[in-house]
Order: sequence, then C-alpha cells, then structure tokens
Amino acid sequence: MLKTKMALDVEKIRKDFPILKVKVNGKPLVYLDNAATSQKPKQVIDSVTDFYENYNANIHRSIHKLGEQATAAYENAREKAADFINADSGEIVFTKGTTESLNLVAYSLSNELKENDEIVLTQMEHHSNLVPWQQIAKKKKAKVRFAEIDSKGELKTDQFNELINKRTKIVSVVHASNVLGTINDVGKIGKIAREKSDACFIVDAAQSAPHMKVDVKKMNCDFLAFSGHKMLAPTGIGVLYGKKDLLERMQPFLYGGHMIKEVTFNDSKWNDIPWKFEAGTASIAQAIGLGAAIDYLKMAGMEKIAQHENELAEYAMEKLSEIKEVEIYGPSAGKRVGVVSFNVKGVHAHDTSAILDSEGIAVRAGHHCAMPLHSVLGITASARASFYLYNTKEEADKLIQGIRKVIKVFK
Ligand code: 7TS
Repeated sequence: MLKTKMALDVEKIRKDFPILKVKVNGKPLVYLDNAATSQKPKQVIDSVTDFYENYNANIHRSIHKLGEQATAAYENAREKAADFINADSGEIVFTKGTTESLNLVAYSLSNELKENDEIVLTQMEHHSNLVPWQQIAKKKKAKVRFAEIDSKGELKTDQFNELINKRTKIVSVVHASNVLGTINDVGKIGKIAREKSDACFIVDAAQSAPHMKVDVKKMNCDFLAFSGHKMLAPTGIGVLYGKKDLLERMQPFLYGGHMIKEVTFNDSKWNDIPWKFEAGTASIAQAIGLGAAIDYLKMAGMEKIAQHENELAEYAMEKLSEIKEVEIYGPSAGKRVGVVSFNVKGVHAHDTSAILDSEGIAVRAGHHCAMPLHSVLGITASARASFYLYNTKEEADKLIQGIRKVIKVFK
C-alpha cells in the first residue's frame, strides 16, 4: 500500500511528453533507448521556446535588458545544476556534455602528468572516459591500468587496493555502466584512492545523475561529469563539477572570448572560475532547458524515479530470463540502473533491433561505445533496453513480445 502511495504517477508524467503520442511503423512508440538520449517534457520544450520567443540574447556581455535577462536565466540554470548534485555554483562548468567534460579534465590535468605516472580506470568505461586518458598516457608515457569485472558484470572493487599506488595520478570511474547497468561503489573507490595516493578522483555520472540522487560531497570526488540530454534536457549542454581549488589550479581547455579577464598583444589573464572554462558563446537555450529539466526531475523525485526504473528492470529481467534463447549481461536488478543489455543467441543485435523497431520499439544495438567491455564479455554487440521515468510495465511486456517475434523470425 505504502509502495503504491510512494510510486510515480507515470500516466500523468507521460502526458507531459508529446513524443510519446507518436506512432512508429503504425505502432505506438515504445521508447527504450533512454541511455542514448531521453525524451523531453513540454516544460523543457516550452522553456527553450520562451527563451527564443521572448528574451534571446548573448550572455555576459550586453548591458541591454534582454542580455541581462538571458544572463540571469543561464546563471540560474547553473544554480539548479549545483543544487542537483549538492555543489556550489562556482564549481559547475557548463560544457557540451559528458564527453567534453571528461576531455576538459583530461587535457587540463595532462599538464601535470609525467613519465611512469599511472591512471586507473575500469573495464566498463564508455569510450569517452577511456580514449582521452589512453591518448594522454601515450603522449606522456604514462600507464593506464584497468579494474576488472567479475562474471556477474560487477566491478572487482577490492582490486583498487592493488591498482592504486603512489604513482597513481588519476582514478576515473563510471558510476553506472551504460551496458551492464552496474552501479559502482564510487564512495569506496574514492576512499581507497585517497588512502593510497594523491590521485584526482573523477566520476563519469552520465548514466547515474539522470536516474538517482547524486551527491558530490558524499562521494568526495574531485570531478564529476554528466550530460543534459540524457536527463530530459536538450542536447549540447552538460556539466563538469570540479572542486574549487582544482578548477583554480587547472589550465583552460579552450581559449577565446568570455574566458579572459584581460588580453594584451603579448599575454592574457583568465576569468574567474567557472567562466575560465567557458570560452565562446555558450549553449544558452540548452542551459535554460537543463534548468527546466532539473525542476521536472526534482518535482517527480529522484528516489521515486530510481525505484520505478528498478522495478521495470527487475520485471523485464525476470521475463527475459524465462526465454531460454536470451542471454542477459550484468548483475541482478538491485545492483543496476534501468539498463538491460542482452542478446538473442545466434541473432545479431542489429537484427534484433530491426525486428523490435518494426513493432515500434526503440532499443539500441551495437557496442554502445564500450568496445573493450564487449571484448571482455566475449561478444561484439548487444541489444540494450534502457528505461526512464515515463516507461511502463506494459512497455516492458511489449519488449518481451517483440523478442518472442525475433526468435520466431530467426530460429
Ligand atoms: N559516459 C557514459 C557512461 C555514457 O553512457 C555516455 C553516453 C557518455 C559518457 C558520453 O556522453 P555524451 O553525452 O557526451 O555523448 N552513452 C551513450 C550510450 O550509451 N548510447 O548513446 C550514448
């Protein structure tokens, strides 16, 4: 009874998402590709329209009324983003997304890396938290080490005790895997990193921040990255949280307008943080949209969202495990976000996805930008269903029916 009272009002939520009325191949859209990008509620779409219709102007430069209004709205979105992860607004750098956030950190910290320094990542990183470090390590002759996953798709967290040492300068880990769904114990990893080294501790929260309460103070991370578009906001806006002293110390990533205080022909002085890292005209409408998205998520309640997605993942996994032709990757539902990757044995994930699409069901198929992880799993591709606050049990049932059709067609 209590559970029902606590639950999300999904039917009400669905009414806020215009795209959910769309038909795909003559069937109602079942959107289960939320790990790639989420859909947008009317409140977010309206906030963007309102900006363009009523106060579109560049920010932090024009003294006129619209410029002031736009600047206030942009900075207000920064406050909301800060509050969302329990940070101060001066610690929030707006970027294009997680990829840019992680590249910014990697580039700026690379200045401090030396030969034989070590970087510790995990086997379940998205390419955006692997390739930047790998390339910097090559340039600096540093070494990248990887914490492994076990047969259940959980991280061997204790391995960090052996992997991290005085040479470790960076520890960068994904909070929730975009393939396995696994939620990693970043608190514990951060604690080990602090005990064993002076390393910077970085968290990729692209798949966690949209789906659960994230608190940078509790995590005690130095940096944290996430993308707006995976949490109801437009594309082109993301967040890099960084501890103040580190942001102060770091070199800018991009040079140009807005990130400077003073420029002469021979030298430049940088702007204060966070603007030191926001060169050029910002993604203004997108940031305002992110603010509206955060309002929406807070209204729905992050705990309720997490619980709802967990129930959907558990339900879908239970039904999928009843089908003997299906192989599911990753840990039990209680240990993951609402991401469920699988394969129908003997059928390529792209074929599975194509049949599901013919039923109006959108899932992603491929390596999900985690090729090394797929090689550890011994596969080249997987199909992935990923849930969000507007998905329902009925949609999970449609996914199962669709998979039964895949088996009928290919077996
Ligand atoms: N980190 C993780 C864990 C991700 O899942 C993604 C995107 C990124 C970083 C990069 O985010 P971006 O917004 O900069 O692109 N993941 C996916 C995915 O799983 N399917 O499409 C994008």
